Amino acid sequence: MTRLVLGCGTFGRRLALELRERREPLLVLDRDAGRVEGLRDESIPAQQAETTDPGAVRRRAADLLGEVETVVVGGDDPAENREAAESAREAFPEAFLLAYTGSHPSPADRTAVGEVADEVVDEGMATTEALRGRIDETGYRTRRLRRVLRSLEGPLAVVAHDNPDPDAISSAFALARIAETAGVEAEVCYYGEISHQENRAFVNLLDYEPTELDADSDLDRFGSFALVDHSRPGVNDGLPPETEVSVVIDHHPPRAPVEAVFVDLRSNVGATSTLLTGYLQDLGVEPDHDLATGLLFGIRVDTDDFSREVAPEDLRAAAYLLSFADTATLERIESPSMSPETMDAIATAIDNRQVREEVLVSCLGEIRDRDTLAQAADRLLDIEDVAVTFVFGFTGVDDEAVVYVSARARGTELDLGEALRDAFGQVGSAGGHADMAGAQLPVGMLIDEADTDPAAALEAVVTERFFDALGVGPNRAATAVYARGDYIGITEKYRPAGERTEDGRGPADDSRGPGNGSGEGSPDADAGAGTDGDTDTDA
Ligand SMILES: [Mn+2]
Repeated sequence: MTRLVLGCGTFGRRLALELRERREPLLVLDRDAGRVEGLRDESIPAQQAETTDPGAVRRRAADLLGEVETVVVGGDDPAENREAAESAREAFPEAFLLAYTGSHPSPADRTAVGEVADEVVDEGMATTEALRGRIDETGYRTRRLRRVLRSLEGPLAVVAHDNPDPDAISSAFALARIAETAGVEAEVCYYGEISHQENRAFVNLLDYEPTELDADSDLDRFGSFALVDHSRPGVNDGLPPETEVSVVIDHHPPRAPVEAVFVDLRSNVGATSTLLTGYLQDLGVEPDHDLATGLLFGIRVDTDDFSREVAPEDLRAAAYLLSFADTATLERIESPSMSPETMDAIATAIDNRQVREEVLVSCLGEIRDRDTLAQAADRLLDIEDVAVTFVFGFTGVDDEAVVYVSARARGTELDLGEALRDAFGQVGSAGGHADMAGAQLPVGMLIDEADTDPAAALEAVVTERFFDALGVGPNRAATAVYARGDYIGITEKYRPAGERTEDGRGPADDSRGPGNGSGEGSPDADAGAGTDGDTDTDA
């Protein structure tokens, strides 16, 4: 981050001293030779220059600093600061410009500064404490986002990940809103479906109308593309992988290089909604009721009500959103009514359950709505003495058909994502968190054509494979690992790394390193309302 300070009064000097400590490229220009001398005595790189002359400022900066990313106008005299701000804007149209009004500015000076600066600092706010964050990455990043958005050809498709969750949907609407303030028409899009009832309640109550895309959709009508809550076209969305993407904003660590004009990947926050809330705040775009409520809900779901992977930024964003959000709507989203189909599915899951020790497996047979699996897996965890649920169903028994699995664990040290990867990773995609995981398996890999009752064969093979993986199969005595004293029946090797004990380790081929426990940031593995830990098939 290169910073140029124009004019160095009380405020500018204090700021320059602060910046000096950061040891990042810094240049101070001031028209007063005495002041420049004083600054140099304090080891601040200062030069004498006419700060109100754009040409002179640009030349000096090019020689001594290179590309200028942030400009701070920091003199004491309001009229001079106004001129310096105007010349800075002219000299560096792309830089983030923070301008101090000076002491006792006239309303005209104040307005003029406001017209050219990205952020105006008034006398009362001019403490370095208040400014610390603003001259940082944040201001620069926000300015770049707006600049990139302004340069885009519309309409902009803001694409959420497949089967979007509240975080993805709200983030998409927030970015669309920001794009519109930058003069670009934007449309929120997604592939897959919004099927979990909580997610449906979410879009209905908040009056969101995202556009559903499928393989046949005409993408040529869009001028540009943005991705939120995931980072690569064609991976967890239905876009062609070669799609040129302009903007990516996501909180999942990427698994491969991300290409876009503007990329904001910050995996140290709990939700993409947190990042978008930051942009709204920085840009002074006030969210309406629905947007604020949605973003707040997105943060709550992704952080499991501020308990999982939550960062101070998430809490700050939530605090900001609360003043605009509609808490009554939030309550209605959180306790949606259950559809008869879901009730039926849960009833079937209870009927068909097989329980061995504390592990429950249930097959729903042929299913239409895969989200019912997740809800059944959740509900069945309430059964007494059950610590692990594994519910599955299939879309058919032909070669094209798929088996969907939803699994949950509670009160065990089992790493469910790891267990599923082990049991089914070779057959299809599997994985997720320690307590919430999922899998998608091609039916063709599990049964052969000779089976007279393919549905029954499918049920048997998936059921046994999971029981086996957890060491509670009928042939468990023959497996290398079995219950350890205080632990009921579940293979020790799936305890999260670090909690595993030497003698409880799995067979010799268990070569996994630590850290493959929960999440790993695959968008789908977000424990969002209704999404399982189905892995990113690209993994
Ligand atoms: Mn998310």
